[in-house]
Amino acid sequence: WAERLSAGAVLLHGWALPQDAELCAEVDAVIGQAPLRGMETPGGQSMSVATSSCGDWGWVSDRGGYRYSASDPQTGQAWPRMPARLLRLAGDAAAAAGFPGFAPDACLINCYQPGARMGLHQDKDERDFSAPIVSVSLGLPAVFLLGGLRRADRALKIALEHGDVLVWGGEDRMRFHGVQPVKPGVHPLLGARRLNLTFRKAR
Ligand code: MD3
Ligand code: FE
Repeated sequence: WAERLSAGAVLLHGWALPQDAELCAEVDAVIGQAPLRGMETPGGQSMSVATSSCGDWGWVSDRGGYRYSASDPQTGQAWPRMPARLLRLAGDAAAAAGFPGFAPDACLINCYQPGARMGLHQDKDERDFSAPIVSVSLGLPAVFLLGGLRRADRALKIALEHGDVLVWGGEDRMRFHGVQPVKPGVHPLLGARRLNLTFRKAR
């Protein structure tokens, strides 16, 4: 069912469930070509989440900053193509949430092992903030933190489960957000992992 969290944010519970096994297989194929890797923040901290990408642009972070890159710095190759099923899922979910015509050119893949977390941040490395972001959660559950437009604003806690799809746009696009440490567990399809796909219009 669709749950409106705020003016520009919709949580589509279980939206990806009918094709969860196919999605997991396609993500596994992508990370076979562009392996998950730990990244370092510009400040020199190592991130607990392992990351890869597919599509025209991939998100990378190192001492030089956060940015979108047309190639995988680890292999020197272009990022794997975005599988058609993923592209379709993101476009359909955005349309269902009131953002028709979403054509993402980047899909960031985040892999959380138990204990991994993501601190509060804003997504501001994209060129056009008028496009929404679509996020697909697979594997172990997590508690998502939805803050406000200022870092100090208090954050709502939202449970994200396997198959849930979140769409963010409009006035909610620049909210601070994060993920609490993932609890230990084993998921039947993905084992001891949570995968999160975020579809963006990077350029
Ligand atoms: C709310 N990923 O990769 S996705 C990220 O579960 C990121 O891996 C989280 O934040 C994860 O940048 C959360 C949901 C999400 C994505 C973008 C947002 C929520 C958002 C942008 C604005 C507000
Ligand atoms: Fe984010």
